[in-house]
Amino acid sequence: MGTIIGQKEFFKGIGQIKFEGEESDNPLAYRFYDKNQLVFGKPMKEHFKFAVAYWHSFVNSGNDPFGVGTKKYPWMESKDTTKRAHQKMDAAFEFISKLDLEYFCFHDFDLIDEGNSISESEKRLNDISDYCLLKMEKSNIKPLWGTANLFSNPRYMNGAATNPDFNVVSYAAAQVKNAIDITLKLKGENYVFWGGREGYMSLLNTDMKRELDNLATFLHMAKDYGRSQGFKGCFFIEPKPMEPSKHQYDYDAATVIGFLKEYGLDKDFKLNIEVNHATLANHTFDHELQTAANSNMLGSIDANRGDYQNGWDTDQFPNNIYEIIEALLVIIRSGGLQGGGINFDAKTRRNSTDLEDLFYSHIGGIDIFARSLLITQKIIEDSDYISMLNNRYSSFETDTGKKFTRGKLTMEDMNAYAKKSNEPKLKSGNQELFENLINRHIR
Ligand code: XUL
Ligand code: CO
Repeated sequence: MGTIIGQKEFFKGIGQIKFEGEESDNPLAYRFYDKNQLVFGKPMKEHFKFAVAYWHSFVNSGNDPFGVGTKKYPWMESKDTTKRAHQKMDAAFEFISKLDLEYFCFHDFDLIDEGNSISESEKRLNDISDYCLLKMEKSNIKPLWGTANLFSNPRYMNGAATNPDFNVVSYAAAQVKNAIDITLKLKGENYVFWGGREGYMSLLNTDMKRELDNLATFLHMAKDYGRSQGFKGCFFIEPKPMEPSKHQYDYDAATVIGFLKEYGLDKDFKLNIEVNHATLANHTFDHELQTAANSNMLGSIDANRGDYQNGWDTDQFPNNIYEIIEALLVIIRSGGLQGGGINFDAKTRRNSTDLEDLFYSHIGGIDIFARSLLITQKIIEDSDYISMLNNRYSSFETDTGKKFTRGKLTMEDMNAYAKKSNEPKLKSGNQELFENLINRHIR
């Protein structure tokens, strides 16, 4: 299976996860994800580029504000930092190859614990990335993207790039430099900025304009450094409205696009849209995707889902077929993800403590995307959906409508046209008809 299993096999008794088709009742098999199946003329795996999130699957032990970790994963046991990091990486490579995937996403200090100084952290990151390269030689697994954790350490309590203290800003930059270096070294395809603490709690003690200017300066610097080192991939910003900051500067797609354009960053940066972040901003996932696509900035996705009753980021695995079809309709119609893929930024529940749960959750997430893609193809290619949608705008295809679209009409022309054509007839939006069409194809 082109896999490398480390010294120790962590997921004993679980073999290669294979496509077994819809009729299979094997919980450790794909029922819809057939990686080489062509959909819209492209293999499924290329549409998706599924990635496993290092932090949720191999670092997080299930602790929450009310209790310690519940997940006693064997790769977390060693007291030795290096050994623990190596075993964690062995587990990650074993897991990803057993799922038959090719990508993972990581924060710098997911790979190995942060050291007591920048130099010590640098050394640790060098060592663990050397080890990663060895594992990569024997597999086709690599990072979809890397990032720096600029939110966990107490030094970032007032922000990283937007911290009011220059000393913290420079520390953050040192960390980002190293994170870009290892992303490049590991042939990572993209680099992400998620600004969890780039925001504020109270405007009384915050100079918002100065912080935003500093954020832009920081991003320009990071981008210039990456390019100077030969990084050809995309830089992504991942919007989120709040949590842990009350007001996060990267609130939603529209806010981020405005920021990138205002500061001249829009050529190098695109967006990484996360489902649960969209819903926390009171948007739907497909709204955020479409907003990014409108500006040609739909780069990547963090796949998960929120909870209808909870107002926080629950990062559950995706399982809502309707939501994913709505998303894929946007993604496919806008030409696909630019540079990125689908990272499962999702965690098993705190009481899902079996090693198998890591497999069930990813298999479920992967299959819901695969199944939704097949349905999306039917909707786009075999149904009236596209013509129904276009039909709503058919009046812009008339002579006068076309002139308007091309910017060839004046207000006087519009006034004359309106007088001549009288009160417009009501035209139904037929929302329920559209909804039924989607439902009819879910089978
Ligand atoms: C937090 C979140 C992060 C980013 C990477 O809500 O989504 O894990 O994806 O820092
Ligand atoms: Co995320």
